[in-house]
Amino acid sequence: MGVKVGIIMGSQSDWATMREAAAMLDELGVEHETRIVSAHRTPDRLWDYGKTAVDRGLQVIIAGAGGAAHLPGMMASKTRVPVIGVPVQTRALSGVDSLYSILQMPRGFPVATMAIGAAGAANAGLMAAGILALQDAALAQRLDDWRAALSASIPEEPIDD
Ligand code: RP5
Repeated sequence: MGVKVGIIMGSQSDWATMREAAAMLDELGVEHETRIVSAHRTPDRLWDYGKTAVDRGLQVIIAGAGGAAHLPGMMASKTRVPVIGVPVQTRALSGVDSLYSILQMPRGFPVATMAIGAAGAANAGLMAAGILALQDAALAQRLDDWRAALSASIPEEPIDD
């Protein structure tokens, strides 16, 4: 079997955000692939990616897009592989356009929608790792360790800066 996580994005310009998902997966030792797949500019590529996702062994797809962000929802329409959507922050509408485009899916075709921007992309990596960890004890341990380290890094009292 090949990689289990696909990170797709609508444009090269989304990579600055989506690399946060890739970095998180790298940190947790989860192999992944990255592709530019645009719902509007490369619809055939989107179709092929969704159509072959199950057979290629993908178990989670992280999809980031901005503006009229149709990529995550269209991918969810094409494959039963769970899709985690990342709304990329936009200049015109601060990413609220992306958020609503990804979030408001019709009944039957869900997208697990993250927060707008870099935090959402990082959380998408964590969410994907959590899904894979259900069947992977070593990854589950790495994720538990990561979470414990984050908690341990938070001071109990604020300091003057
Ligand atoms: C969307 O349009 C992409 O996901 C990107 O967030 C946005 C702008 O794309 P570019 O014009 O920067 O290529 O499809």
